[in-house]
Amino acid sequence: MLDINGALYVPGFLDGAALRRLAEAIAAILAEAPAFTPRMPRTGKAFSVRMTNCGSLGWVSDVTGYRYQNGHPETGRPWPAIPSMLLDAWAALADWPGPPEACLINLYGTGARMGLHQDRDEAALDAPVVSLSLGDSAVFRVGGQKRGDPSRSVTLHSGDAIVLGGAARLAFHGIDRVLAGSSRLLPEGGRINLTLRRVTPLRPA
Ligand code: MD3
Ligand code: FE
Repeated sequence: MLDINGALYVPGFLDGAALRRLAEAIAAILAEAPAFTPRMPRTGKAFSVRMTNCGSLGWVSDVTGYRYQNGHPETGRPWPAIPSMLLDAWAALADWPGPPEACLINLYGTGARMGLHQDRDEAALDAPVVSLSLGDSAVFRVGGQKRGDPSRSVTLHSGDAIVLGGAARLAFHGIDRVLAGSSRLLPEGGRINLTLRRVTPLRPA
């Protein structure tokens, strides 16, 4: 375990057998809730990362804005349930009194990246975000609570977990690049990042 700008980094949290089970569970989710291309609010510019979700809520972005919603933006169907092994990972890592409601699944192909941003669409900002990485390694950048604050880079590998709680919860962060061909876990290559999130407070105010 390592503290990077207040984020707890747990290299090798998932072993090879767990990663293979998780990759199968994600394939089943994708069959039910196909990857979609999110778009930037206002401009409608496509993200290079494709996405889907599982859980009672899923994060989506389109020309009208970012939000959590109950169903898939293209099929209209409810999101698949969060697999039990992910609920177990949250229980082991999150140190928070309730279950996650959303698991955003980011799919990175060759050349995909994610610009520096904050995650603040969740009302429950006291809950951490738990991230799990699968497949190709990627250069992750995490800074401070202001866009211009100094940042650090860390290469996230398949099986690594990172827990963003406390001061790190509102840190700017992004993915600078994916190291193509660095893992053989995913038959089609690329990288998958899962983020488990609590969206609504445990006890509504
Ligand atoms: C730091 N995903 O989905 S995961 C995202 O690898 C996102 O796909 C990246 O940023 C990815 O929003 C990074 C690590 C992560 C996730 C959430 C955070 C870092 C975070 C929330 C607050 C601070
Ligand atoms: Fe993020």
